[in-house]
Amino acid sequence: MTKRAFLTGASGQDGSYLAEFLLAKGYDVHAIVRRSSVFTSQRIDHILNHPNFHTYLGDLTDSSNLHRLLGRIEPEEIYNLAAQSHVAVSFEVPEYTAEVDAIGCLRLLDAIKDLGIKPRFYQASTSELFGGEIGTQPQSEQTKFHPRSPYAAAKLYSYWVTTNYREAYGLFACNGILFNHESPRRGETFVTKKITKAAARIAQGRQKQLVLGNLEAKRDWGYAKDYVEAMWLMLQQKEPDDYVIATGEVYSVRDFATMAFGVAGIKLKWRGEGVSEQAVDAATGEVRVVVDPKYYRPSEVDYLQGDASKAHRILGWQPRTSLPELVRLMVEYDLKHDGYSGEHG
Ligand code: NDP
Ligand code: GDR
Repeated sequence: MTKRAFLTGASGQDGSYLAEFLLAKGYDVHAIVRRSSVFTSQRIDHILNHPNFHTYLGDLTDSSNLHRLLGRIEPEEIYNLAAQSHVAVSFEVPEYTAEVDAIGCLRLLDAIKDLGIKPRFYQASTSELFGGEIGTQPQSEQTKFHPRSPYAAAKLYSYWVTTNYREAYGLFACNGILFNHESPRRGETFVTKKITKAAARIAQGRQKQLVLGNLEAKRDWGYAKDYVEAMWLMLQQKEPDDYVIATGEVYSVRDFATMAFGVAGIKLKWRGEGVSEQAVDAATGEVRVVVDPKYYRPSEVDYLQGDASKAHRILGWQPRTSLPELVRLMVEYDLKHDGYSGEHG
């Protein structure tokens, strides 16, 4: 029988790849999308007419809407990917971030309990839970949490409430603790996409400079398409559990920028330090990257490196895309397209 999956966040980076993945596996995919004054469906436009893809207006802040949809659809699997997902933004809108990222998850779990349905539940947890203090890496399922933003604190609540509904009510609920993952479909205000888009535009003479914040931050960046498979695998196991998903490889924001500009044909030479640090085009001497402290965060996550050995062992999951490959994929995409399009990205 056709399995029904319910997705929140389907118009986002991960949701769009997961929807494609599930449709290819023959699922009926039911997804909520938010009302907006402009179209926000670019990443899923190419599947909107798929006979097994169904969208509904919905919002994680609206309990009655979620309750009604879950009661009507009775999905076998639920993937909660919706979130105010920008860490820096969460310092500006902390209360809204908690409303969506923390209480939104509770609303789903409680609707499931109240309706007496028994879906398998995936919660999009995050490496931001760890806080990334130097000395704690590599971070595994055993590493102590230390959230360093309103976003991370909200996600900590949803991590624990997911665990609690598993323990208290026997729900098959899993936390995927995913480290940063990127793609051509990444939102344009996250650092990787901001860099690859700027590198492409600068190489094409359409932009002069790229302005960044903390160049020292180190991240374990993987490819979103590889990571959505891990979400699905978690819900296919005998027992519900929590898993770190990561590559284990670490690069700084500066490394990422050097690689991206390299793919676009610009060799960067770095000079200066701190707020005075700049990167110039080694061939022309033109300044291409500058630092502006307005992009610094009130508290930063310095060093994230995941240990995904549990996922390797139990899920049989492995990342398939190295960072240099991912950077190439993103820059080549941005050299061809200004912005992103679901179908090709
Ligand atoms: P995106 O920001 O690309 O997508 C977020 C999605 O959530 C969008 O579809 C957005 O809708 C939707 N959304 C936001 N607010 C609400 C709301 N109030 N009600 C319903 N939907 C809402 O995020 P990603 O795809 O990158 O990430 C997916 C999830 O995984 C998020 O929960 C994120 O926090 C988490 N995560 C992401 C990681 C990453 O590196 N990408 C790593 C670890 C965790 P709209 O299009 O209308 O804005
Ligand atoms: P992150 O991703 O905060 O790790 O959260 P982001 O790409 O925003 O930042 C990564 C690091 O780069 C530094 N940085 C900048 N960041 C942005 N956005 N813009 C800049 O100009 C800039 N310059 C330097 C940041 O300070 C930071 O250290 C992402 C999101 O997808 C979360 O939802 C998810 O939970 C985590 O990854 C894992």
